[in-house]
Amino acid sequence: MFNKVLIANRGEIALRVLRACKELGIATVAVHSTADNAAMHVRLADESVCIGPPPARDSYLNIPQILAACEISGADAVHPGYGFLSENARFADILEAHNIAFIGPTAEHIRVMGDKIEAKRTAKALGIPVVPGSAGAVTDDAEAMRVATEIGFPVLVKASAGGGGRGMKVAHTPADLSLALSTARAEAGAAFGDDAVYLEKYLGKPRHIEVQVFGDGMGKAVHLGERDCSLQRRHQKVWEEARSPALDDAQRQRIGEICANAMAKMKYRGAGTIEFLYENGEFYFIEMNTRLQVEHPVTEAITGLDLVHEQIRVAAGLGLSVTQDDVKFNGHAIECRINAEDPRTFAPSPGQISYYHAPGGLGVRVDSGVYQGYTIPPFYDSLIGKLIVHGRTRNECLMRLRRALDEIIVDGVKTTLPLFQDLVENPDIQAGNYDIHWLEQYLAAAAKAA
Ligand code: MV4
Repeated sequence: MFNKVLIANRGEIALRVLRACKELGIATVAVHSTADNAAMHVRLADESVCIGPPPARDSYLNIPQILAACEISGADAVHPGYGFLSENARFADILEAHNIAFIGPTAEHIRVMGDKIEAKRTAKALGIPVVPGSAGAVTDDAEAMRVATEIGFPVLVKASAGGGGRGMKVAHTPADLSLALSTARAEAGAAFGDDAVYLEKYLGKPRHIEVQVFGDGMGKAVHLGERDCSLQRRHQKVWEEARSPALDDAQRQRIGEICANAMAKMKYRGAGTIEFLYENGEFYFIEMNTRLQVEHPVTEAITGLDLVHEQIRVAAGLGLSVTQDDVKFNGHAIECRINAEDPRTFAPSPGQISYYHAPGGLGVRVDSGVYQGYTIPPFYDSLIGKLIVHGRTRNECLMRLRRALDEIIVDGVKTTLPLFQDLVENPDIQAGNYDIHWLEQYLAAAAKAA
């Protein structure tokens, strides 16, 4: 097992990793920018190292500074959290070259899944159902037209270096295709330095359902069920739940086994998320994330597993603590992402938290790095914390969420809490009746009514 883990992140996820290390008796090193001197992850870590000025590129993304912090502290492993360097294959390579464990997959697997064309090719070869589309990159308009005619319009042009919604263009008719291709290619080239694009059938009203997987890097893998993350705004998830209201046990088991078998076959190591669009009872792979995700606590709630414990175990070569037969799904969980943002305009609202009270009680978890008197800096994402509630049934979970939202107090900054108070009372949400466009449509209607 590792002696000392350096946590190359900040905020709630740095605390989340720190807690797992403490439970495992592993010493912790926090790194931080000068904007985060007073951050909770710095206060709670055994040691801390300042790695640079506020801009992330100079601190949390600064590989030489993080390596120096490893060297100074004698850390034998790095946990990257999510975002920042978590899916940076070069970082994983560099750590390996310095004999420091990267708590995550191999650099090669990060690289494959970071290239969306390569990821799709790999997924398909491993038996995962994919969205109908081009076999690889499309290079000329005539070839694109041939593929589009075969799969049928509307089609979506996606950037291979994109992901998370960046660099996508819809072509509704053959007349739109040429412009969609050239625009997507130009935007991808400018944004990512890679103008490779591919074509997919455009799905109109899917849900976003993702499967949590875990591999031991030695050919064993399990799935931990799915999460429904359809409620998003501008490709930012707002509300995530497990199970998906749209799936039954047989569907869960079928897609879960497909994913676990694929991960076993590729000898995947660590936590991964296989993202699907789900429409008319069919799953269509879109991307794979090779990191721990923000919404992992809903999976923890319904499986009772600690995903960061498992990440650390497999990175240390100890294998998973469970087999597939040990994994049991218990009840329902919902996570609300509480952002320091205006609940109507979503404009960031950094500043000092003048009063803070966390909710508690049965089935309520808050993962947050903030405290009363803490000042949210303007340099990073606006996530203040996550409220995760668990109940035996979805209805119990919703009742508990309503109660927890009533208890929580965050004063001094604007937050998205009022949005969740509205959502929990909404008949569509209560019925689990929503797709990837529901939230944006709801917000547009609410803005009009106001
Ligand atoms: C799609 C799609 C429809 N059809 N692919 C957006 C983010 C990226 N992960 C993939 N995305 C989409 N891919 C096909 N073939 C619609 C989206 C999409 C979306 C997906 C998940 C959650 C929210 C979304 C919002 C808009 C579009």
